[in-house]
Amino acid sequence: MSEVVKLAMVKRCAVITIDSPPVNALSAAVRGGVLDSVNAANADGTVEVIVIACAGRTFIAGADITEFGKPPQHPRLSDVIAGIEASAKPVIAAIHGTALGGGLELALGCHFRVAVKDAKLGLPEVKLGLVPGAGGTQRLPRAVGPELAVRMIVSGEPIGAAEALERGLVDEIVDSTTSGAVAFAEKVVAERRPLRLLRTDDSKLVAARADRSLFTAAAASATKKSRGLIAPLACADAVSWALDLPFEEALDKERECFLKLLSDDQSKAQRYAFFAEREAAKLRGVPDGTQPRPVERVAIVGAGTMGSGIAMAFANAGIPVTLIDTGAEQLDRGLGMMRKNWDATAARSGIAADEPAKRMALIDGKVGLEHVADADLVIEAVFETMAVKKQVFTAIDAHAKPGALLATNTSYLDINEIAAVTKRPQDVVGMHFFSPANIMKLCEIVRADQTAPDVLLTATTLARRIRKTAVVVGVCHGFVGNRMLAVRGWQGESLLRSGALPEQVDAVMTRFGLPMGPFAMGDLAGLDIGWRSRQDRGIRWDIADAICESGRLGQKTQKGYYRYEPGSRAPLPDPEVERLIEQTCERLGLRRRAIDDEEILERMIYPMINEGARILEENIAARPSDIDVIWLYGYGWPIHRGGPMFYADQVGLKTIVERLEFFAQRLNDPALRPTPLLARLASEGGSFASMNRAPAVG
Ligand code: 3H9
Repeated sequence: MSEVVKLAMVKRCAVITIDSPPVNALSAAVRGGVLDSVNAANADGTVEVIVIACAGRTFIAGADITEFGKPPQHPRLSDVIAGIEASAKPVIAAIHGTALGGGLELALGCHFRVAVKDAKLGLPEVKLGLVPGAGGTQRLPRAVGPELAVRMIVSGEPIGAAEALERGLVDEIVDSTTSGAVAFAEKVVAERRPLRLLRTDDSKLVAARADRSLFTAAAASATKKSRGLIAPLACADAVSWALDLPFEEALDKERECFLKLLSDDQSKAQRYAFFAEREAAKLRGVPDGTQPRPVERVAIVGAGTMGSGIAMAFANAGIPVTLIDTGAEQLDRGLGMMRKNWDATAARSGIAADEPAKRMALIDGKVGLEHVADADLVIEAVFETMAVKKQVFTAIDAHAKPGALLATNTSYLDINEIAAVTKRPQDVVGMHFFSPANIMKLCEIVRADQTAPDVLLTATTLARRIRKTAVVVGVCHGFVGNRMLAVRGWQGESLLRSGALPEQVDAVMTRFGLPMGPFAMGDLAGLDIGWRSRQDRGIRWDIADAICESGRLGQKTQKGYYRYEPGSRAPLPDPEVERLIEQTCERLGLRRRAIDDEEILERMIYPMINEGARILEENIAARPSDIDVIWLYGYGWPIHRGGPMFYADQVGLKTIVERLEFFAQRLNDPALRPTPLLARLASEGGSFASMNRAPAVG
């Protein structure tokens, strides 16, 4: 029929097969091919029934996102679905892999749906800042009821085939999408099953139309965490139209809403983030044909919070771990922490009741570094000082088997120096996890001077296996994320010196979309960590140091930049902090002034962007989008703002350069001067996007 859509006959069943790698997205060619095939099958007198299936790894994964923002091409997806619905012969969607977005919408237009048992079905448009745009918000509630539909559409999370069967989204589980689907099709014909069109079947809406309370509660709970995002609320509204409006009118409103969101900055940022994450997986400097080394067992050295969290991440993915510490007591504490954590997850039904025991069985606690011997990857997660790291790596080098990867979880230190104490620097790499390591998605993979390409590939492949987003970075103090964070930290201190208060800075940053303000975050993490690190490096931040010197170390002492009521984590502004800030400024001879919110935002973010540009100049990050992925997945940067470098382009690099120059002069801080890269891009009218390979999002 076409390059990407084939039509074949199996007895009297027309099988339409979409074959458009990698994920059978609904490009114009696929849409046209499907519509033509359905029409041809209808015109062919020998055809009794039609199956739509996909070749390759998955059913249709949605609209082709790369087409968004470009001039629309016919036929539209909704025309294809209308064509399927108009078919006089039964049309059956045969689903394997994932039926997502427009893919599920197309399946919902079919008269029947069958799926293999490990298939997943969902409408993830919300994750791209969108509502489903081809009838999903109207047909899904008619298939599964409005309560489940609103949960699925607002969260974007798919359901499995078993639940889909139970809830009426699929009609049968089949062994294969070829023979199984054709057998189902023959049954439909033999039994003369009436064609079921979801658009005309309101049976699952009746109860909610009579009493909305369940639906309202489901919608409220689904949208509760949508902090600043517009799409989740729009999704909930769109589902409610299924209850309130005639089908066609609701479809028109859905389409209008989809188009409005498509041109909104939030969706642009979210689509950019989707591609940025995938781009980060493409490694530079790794020759084609390089193979990752096999990793069957991992050893983790250090059973503290970080080591235990990393061990959990591996066990969660079914990978056996040897957890090593220097004494039984430390080990027991780590193992106890893990057990408690998994038990708590099981108690709130996050994992099955027998999972904690299964996962604990994958962890083998041992005392003594000689136990790294049978591991294919050793991850060191011990105390963050160079002397300790060197000592541990010398011992690991003595015991680890040849070819094992030796990784350090250091968050700041020079990995070249650590690698140099081993006889195999080519096997040494950084794997910088973020706390809590079993939850946080980011892993900075640090490439040292001598890290071998296959070691880099193994580390990134493995990170993906344990469901982390890996970004390759180079060696420097703090790598990408913490290096930029340090710049922001200093700006926070500098703003307090100028006249702002912690609560004012935090309010601006949470309004911007961060889950927590930087000062409240400091209190949560403990202020003594940074204080000690500054002392080690001979750096003085007068206000931060004065706060620590007065015994305010954060939540653990119930006082930090805020005060805390016993048993509460809610930060409360404290006049004592204001006094401390004022006294310190007086001592330094600084006159404080009123600072407005705009200045706070600019001073907190533009210097970070400047540091990001410096990181690019030094080749510590390969592309601006890698920096954004790090901030999105490691530091809670709001997804609808794309990341600091994406945000910079949105603000305009010229504006950023002008403001940085202004602040450099006003604050007499040469470090704020725009870097040569930023200055050049701004003067050329360029953008960070031009340095990315990911498709520009229009
Ligand atoms: C939608 O459907 C709107 C409709 O409601 C209305 C329309 C009118 N388009 O993730 P992977 C590429 S919105 C184009 O690494 P995995 C991806 O960039 C859409 N390209 O594989 C990558 O390319 P490359 C709703 C796409 O196995 C390659 O495929 N659907 C699309 O880990 C492999 O991707 C979604 O939001 C696409 N839709 O995961 C689903 N999807 O190799 C988005 C993927 O050059 N997709 N690519 O870097 C996914 O969630 C995952 O890709 C999937 C596979 C689970 C399918």
